[in-house]
Amino acid sequence: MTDIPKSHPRYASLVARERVANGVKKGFTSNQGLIAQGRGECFDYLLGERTTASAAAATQAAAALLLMAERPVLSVNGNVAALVPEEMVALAALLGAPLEVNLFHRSEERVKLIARLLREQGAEKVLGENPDATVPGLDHARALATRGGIYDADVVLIPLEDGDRCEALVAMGKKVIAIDLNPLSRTARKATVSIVDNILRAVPNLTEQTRLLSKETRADLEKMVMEYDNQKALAGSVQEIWDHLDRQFRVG
Ligand code: PTJ
Repeated sequence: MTDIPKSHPRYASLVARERVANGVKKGFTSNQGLIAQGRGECFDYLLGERTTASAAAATQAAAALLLMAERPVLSVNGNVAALVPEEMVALAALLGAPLEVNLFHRSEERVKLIARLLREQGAEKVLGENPDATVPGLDHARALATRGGIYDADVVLIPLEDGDRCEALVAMGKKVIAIDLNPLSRTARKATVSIVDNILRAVPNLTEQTRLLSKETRADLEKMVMEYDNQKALAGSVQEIWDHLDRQFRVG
């Protein structure tokens, strides 16, 4: 990997690029993953590369949903594996939830590499190598699912995802949590809770919130979810982009 000095003004962004590029080199991230990262970077730049108030509200609602879930599952693709493998394993351990490898540009080789990477990071239960079910309404590899995993889950976390699986999972009656820097994406609009934040910040924040809220009563968790409005949060994210740009132009 390129040696990037911590003093570089774009350090965090450059490290993230390196991680995705390294994932491609090692064969577990798709080439298309580089393009997805570029799109994410652009929205992160517009948002001011920070966790906004709407993202924090969404993170709290997501943590409440995960804590109330009976069968939560965390989905992992090639970009997630490149950027936050350790952090996803920590969240799964806290929830006692399985991780399931689910790929759009699926190859058995990539599924195996990602599953191995997660196990090396200490994951207890990794699914996705032997899918035995399909999510109805999808004509591509993302439809593949595992019984006892995503197929039977009541709450699914889908970071950096395509809109149609999000919609199909919601149609199955599941609560879906998305992590997506694009507040205009179909994924963000169709999910139950959309965290519009960089996955590098979102997953550690989600783990911290889950830990904090684990002492709350079920009634309080239910209230947090009830009071959360995803469309309002997405409108808030768009407004936060405007506000950030407005501040930038004023400063000049
Ligand atoms: O590993 P695979 O084969 O499953 O493929 C994974 C990718 C990400 C390539 C695939 O799911 C894909 O093509 O996704 P899209 O349609 O490009 O959507 C990815 C979404 O994630 C976009 O809306 C991006 O803005 C967003 N995104 C990209 N990087 C980040 C991000 N959101 C949060 N944090 C990021 N670092």
